[in-house]
This record gives sequence, C-alpha cells and structure tokens, in this order.
Amino acid sequence: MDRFSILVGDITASDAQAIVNAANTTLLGGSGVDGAIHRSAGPDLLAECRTLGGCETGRAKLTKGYRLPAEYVLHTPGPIWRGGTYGEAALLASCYRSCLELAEEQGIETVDFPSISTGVYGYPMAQAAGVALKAIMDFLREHELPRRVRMVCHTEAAAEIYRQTYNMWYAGEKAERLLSPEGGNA
Ligand code: AR6
Repeated sequence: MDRFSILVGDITASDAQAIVNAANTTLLGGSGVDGAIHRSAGPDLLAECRTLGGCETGRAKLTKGYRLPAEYVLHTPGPIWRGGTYGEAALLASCYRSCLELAEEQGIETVDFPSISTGVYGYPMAQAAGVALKAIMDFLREHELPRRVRMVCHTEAAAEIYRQTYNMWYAGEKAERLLSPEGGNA
C-alpha cells in the first residue's frame, strides 16, 4: 500500500496537513505527545480546545494547528489499558477511524498518527500496532482521502513493532491486488 508508511520521529515536526493528538477526554492537555503538541502549538490551541466541551474516548475533534507546521490537529482520547477485556481494542480502532473520517470530511490530504494509548495509557505496543494498522488499512482501501497516512513512532523499537506487524499482514497487499483477476485496482 503506497499511501501508507511507518517512520520514527517527533510528530510535532511533521509536515502533514493534519497530525493526531493522543489526548484525554477533557482535551485540555497533558503529558506525552499531548504536552509536546500543546507546547509547540502555543496557547491558542488550548484556547480553542476549551471551546470544544471535551471528547469521548474513541471519538475525535478537529482544531487548527496554530504554531505547528501542521494546519490541523485531530484530537482523540484513546482507551486506558485495563487488561484487554474492557473493549479497549474496539475503542482504539474507533480512534483511528474517527480521525480518518473527520480528515476525509474536511478534505485533508495527509495525516500523521502517533501510537495512540501506548504511553501513559499503557496499551501494549504489539497489540496496539495490530489494531492501529487494521483500522488504517481498512479505511484507506475504501476511501480516496486522506491520500497519505503515516505512523510516526517516537522510538525505533516502536517503529520496528509496527513494521513487523505491517509486514506480516499487509506487505503483500499491492501485489495480491495486481494478481487478482477481479482486482480492479491494479
Ligand atoms: N511524537 C511522536 N510520538 C510521541 C511523541 C512525539 N513527540 N511523544 C510521545 N510519543 P502518550 P497515551 C509517543 O503517553 O498513551 C497524556 O497525558 C509515546 O512514545 O503521549 O494515549 C494525555 O493527555 C507513545 O508511544 O499518549 C492523556 O492523558 C505514544 O506517543 C494520556 O497522556 C502515546 O503516548 C494519553 O496517553
């Protein structure tokens, strides 16, 4: 899938049109990637977030990017990991899908995601990678926008987990479509 890639970096420096913030339900800032995004965007971001009335876990809300290179921020509160039997996977998938739906509605062309819930919220990285990649790939197969999506992992170790998961499930995707007799996308 040439519309998707995995890289290592700091998402606040991203040149995507929209970056995703792993927020909490208040949308009023926090630590981790949320803190970094608010620090880089400046106080106008918090001022806009105050007008939004929070956000439910698994949903997403859009703001401008202010001093960030990104034009927009998609804020999504991920689930807190409680062992995996409290609907965490469905909520995490919903975070990715909600951000992509909102991006598509706004005509946003490029979106960069951090690895939602895998820091303060404790979601195990390998399991989160499986959920994140499935949600993103399912969406991209059925929608033309965003035309480019990237996972921006904060560490090489995290990126390696995402790459391994991607290679296991999706690396052959384009070739399979080319080979498929009814694969109209070739
Ligand atoms: N760029 C890319 N990824 C990053 C960056 C960065 N600059 N900084 C951290 N990460 P976390 P959560 C990675 O804790 O688990 C906040 O207080 C990090 O290595 O930021 O969803 C919110 O307000 C990890 O893999 O988010 C919430 O209260 C991933 O981003 C709570 O934390 C997510 O880690 C949300 O927790």
